[in-house]
Amino acid sequence: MKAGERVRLRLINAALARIVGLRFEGHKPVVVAHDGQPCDPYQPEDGRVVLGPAMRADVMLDMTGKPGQTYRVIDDFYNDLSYKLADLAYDPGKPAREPSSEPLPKLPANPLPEPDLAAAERHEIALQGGMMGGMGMMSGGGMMRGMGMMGGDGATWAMNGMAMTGDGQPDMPPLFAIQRGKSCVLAVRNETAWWHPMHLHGHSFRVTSRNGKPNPRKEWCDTVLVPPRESADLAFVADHPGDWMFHCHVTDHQETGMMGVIRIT
Ligand SMILES: [Cu+2]
Repeated sequence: MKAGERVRLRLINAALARIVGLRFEGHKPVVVAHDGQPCDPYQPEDGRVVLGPAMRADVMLDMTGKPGQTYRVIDDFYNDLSYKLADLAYDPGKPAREPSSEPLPKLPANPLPEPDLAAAERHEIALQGGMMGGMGMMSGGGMMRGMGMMGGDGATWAMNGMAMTGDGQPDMPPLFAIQRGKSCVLAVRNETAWWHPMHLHGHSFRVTSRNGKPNPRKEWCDTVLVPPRESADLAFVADHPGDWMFHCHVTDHQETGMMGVIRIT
């Protein structure tokens, strides 16, 4: 890095299971996009950029450090397990320029259809399973038994009592079907004791609320991190026909049941 520069980083969490919470010592990261979709630039809460597996963020950094100095990038998402992920190393030479006082430019939005929340179909999706994860509430449930839940296929997670496992099961019924062009709200409720980065194929969605409260940022993304026992509403226009996966991007959770299909007809 050179002092005075303004740098854009595209961060990708490519881990199988690890969530990261990145701190940039001595610097103030500004998030300008999630999952390739521009947002209103903002400084994340606590100065920490949190990304679950599969999540991406574009971050702008003003290089306000001193020439020749090194600053750590720390991942401290998990209590007592913080470690240094990388160093920001400054060139010892002259600053490239005075630090910019210009406000960050807002990136132009991608052309996505705006969901009509008043007319949207609302579909509840309960995330279930794991230790203390609400699977007990469904013992004897028909669909779950039909899908071999708790049987010999290694399913330990589920959505709405259904567990698609392994590389997917094309003969399994979809979580729901919706007509092409309709607005859709996925009301995701995490009944488990774990974090789940939930990823939808084929569409980006707005996170319109969390835990029943409107989300003022309403960011577009294709993966949303849902903390234990929390909920999130995801709104989008179902404008691409076909069967689309909706699944947790922690690979172990996905392969053992937290995977399903949304059918757009
Ligand atoms: Cu998960």
